[in-house]
Amino acid sequence: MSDDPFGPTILEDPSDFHRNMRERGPIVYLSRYDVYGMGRYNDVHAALIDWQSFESAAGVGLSNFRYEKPWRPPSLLLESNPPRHDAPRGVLSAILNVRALKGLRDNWIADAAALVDELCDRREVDAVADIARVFPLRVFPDAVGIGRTGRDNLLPYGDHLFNAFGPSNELVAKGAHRIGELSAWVMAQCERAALRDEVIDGQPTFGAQIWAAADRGDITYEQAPLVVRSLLSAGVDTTVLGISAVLAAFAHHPDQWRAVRDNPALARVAFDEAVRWESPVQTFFRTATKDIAIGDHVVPDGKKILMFLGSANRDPRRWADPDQFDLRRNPSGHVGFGMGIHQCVGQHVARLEAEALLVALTQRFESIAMTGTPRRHHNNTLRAWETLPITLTPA
Ligand code: QZP
Repeated sequence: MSDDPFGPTILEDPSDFHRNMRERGPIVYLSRYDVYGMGRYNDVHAALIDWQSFESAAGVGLSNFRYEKPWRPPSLLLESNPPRHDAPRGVLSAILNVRALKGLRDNWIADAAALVDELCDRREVDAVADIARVFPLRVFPDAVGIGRTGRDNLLPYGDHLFNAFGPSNELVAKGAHRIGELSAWVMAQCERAALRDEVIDGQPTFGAQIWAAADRGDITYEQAPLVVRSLLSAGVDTTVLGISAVLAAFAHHPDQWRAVRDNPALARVAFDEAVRWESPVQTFFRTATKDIAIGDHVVPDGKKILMFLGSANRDPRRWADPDQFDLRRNPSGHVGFGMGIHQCVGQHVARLEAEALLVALTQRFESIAMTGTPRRHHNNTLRAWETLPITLTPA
């Protein structure tokens, strides 16, 4: 196929392209970038769990670290293979597992209630600017333990990072002039002295816990700042867009809002269904570690394969009525958080943020309705909203 999956037409609405790609077979050749693409659920899933054949250490962007110097020091988690991957991954998964987050829960629920109270006397709001960007930025940087100043650097840093996984098109050019300054700020936040190490919300900050893991010898002192960097890289834009997605989903499906109001226990499934439905992380690459035969193709050793998570999550071979946001469905098994050894280590943090916010919103608003024209924000990796004008009707 000669289509440009990173061009404005497909970024605006990838659904036709995804369908064409799935119908062509388990794998397609994307001639524009000399890479392969996978869009069917079964094949994407199989490739993601086979890290030996589809590696991450050559980078999960278009740039191939076998031949090109990475634009930033590679992530110890994302852009690495076992065995080097495993110690940093073990440290982060212990810090971010469900039980370890228990202490944050009540505080985040109270923070969400406070935010929602501030919305009560303004019926017309932007679900992106007034809710989805506000809540994660209120709770997550505090949980990591970074300082108060410069937090507005986090979203522009993430926007550029996620663009940089794609080709060096206009979206990358647009962010290039600030990236030196933004990267320097992010790396400065990762130093031990920059991170608060007092107990907050019943536990040490994520950042302090990462440095404590270095004290124990679970990771080295050289690794600690890069592990903190992973939190600041992967934990902000993604949760903003996951929350945007679930709010957009409810604004489009009023009956589903009624269902979650009747039963707030559905808030968690609603978030996962929104991650399936929207797939805020649309794509990332793997690299073939040997010649791999798939369908009519042999993917040569060293070639990049683009995993279309958003397409897999709407593959009718796997999902009944895939374009429907439906809380009666079991969305588990979606690949919106990836799959296999690299599956999102922060997914429990994301779910807790979303659940706290949704429960607070269900308690105060009878309906959420789209009242203006929503507008997409284009990014080479992320399916993003620039604005979602909604009307909230108090209960
Ligand atoms: C970004 C890191 C969907 C992924 C590409 C998100 C992501 C995960 C990890 C990192 C960055 O470790 O820097």
